[in-house]
Amino acid sequence: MQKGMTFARFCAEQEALAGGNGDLTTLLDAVNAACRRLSDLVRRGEMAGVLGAAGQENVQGEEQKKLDIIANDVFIESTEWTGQLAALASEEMDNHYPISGQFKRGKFLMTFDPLDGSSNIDVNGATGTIFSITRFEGEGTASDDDFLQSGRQQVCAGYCLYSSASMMVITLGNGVAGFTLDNSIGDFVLTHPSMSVPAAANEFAINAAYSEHWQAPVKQYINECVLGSDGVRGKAFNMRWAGSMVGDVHRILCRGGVFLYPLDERMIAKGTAGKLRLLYEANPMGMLMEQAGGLAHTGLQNILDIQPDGLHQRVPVIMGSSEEVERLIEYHQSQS
Ligand code: AHM
Ligand code: MG
Repeated sequence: MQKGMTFARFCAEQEALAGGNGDLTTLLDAVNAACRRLSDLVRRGEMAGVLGAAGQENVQGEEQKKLDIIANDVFIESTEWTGQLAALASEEMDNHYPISGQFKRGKFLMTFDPLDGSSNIDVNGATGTIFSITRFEGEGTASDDDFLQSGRQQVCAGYCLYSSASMMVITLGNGVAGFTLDNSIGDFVLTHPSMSVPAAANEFAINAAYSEHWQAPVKQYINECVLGSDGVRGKAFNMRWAGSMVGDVHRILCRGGVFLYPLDERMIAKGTAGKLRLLYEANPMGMLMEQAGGLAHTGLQNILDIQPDGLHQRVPVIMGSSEEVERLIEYHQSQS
């Protein structure tokens, strides 16, 4: 694959290889437009008047930022007219968003997190948009239940990272490619043709402020990492936490490592199964990880094998370099 190729050409070629008819490329072109608009809004920040709280909560009881809501609207407006979607669902909407009668309905469903890591917006930290595309196999109008497909059924997954550069990273089931937004031409161009996660790593990402709540397998793993070269791992580890899953996953796709947002005792007491959501965070990032040679797991189950039971279902997330994830699986299995 030729560096410098546009995102549109890459999608067209990948879709053709998979026997597609161009419909997915049409949809991804609209996703590209949405992400370019969002990149511009995030970059202009306070100058565009988009920072700060919206003064309301989403269905999950989380405070929404102005930009969470704007990003949700931009993503819908940019994609609903394409004729390729049956419905959309996102972190910021209680139920799915059906394509109105004004537009032609299509055969894809898309879930998305419009602005992941939105607590980073006001401090100019990394944020991103995550998306996952599956097929709508039903007839007539789509329902929430049509979205309850396992991660293995995704035909495409990706994210756009808004950071020092904006980057689109995508898989159509044939490896992972990264594109950088070239502001001089206003388009994403191929800069990272084949992203792969090294099997071994010495970098972990977890919010260590919650360590008192961690379960034994995670405590054991992190304790062993911080013992450094004199400890059982025999090597020194580094820690990074972007506060944005997109930022952390991107770093791991570039240089390896492991990302954890595990189930902890506090969540168990509250009756929740994790923090991150399966359909628009864990599944798309899980598909990217596997396509790049890494693994995505809960500790007890491969994320992509989970049969979802709710649009906003939460799951524990452990993903990244295969040797580190395998070690964590071993600790979970031996202690469950
Ligand atoms: P969000 O989608 O509401 O932004 O929440 C998801 C984010 C992830 O990007 C990040 O890894 C995590 O939540 C940060 O959580 P915490 O603030 O508990 O460290
Ligand atoms: Mg998120």
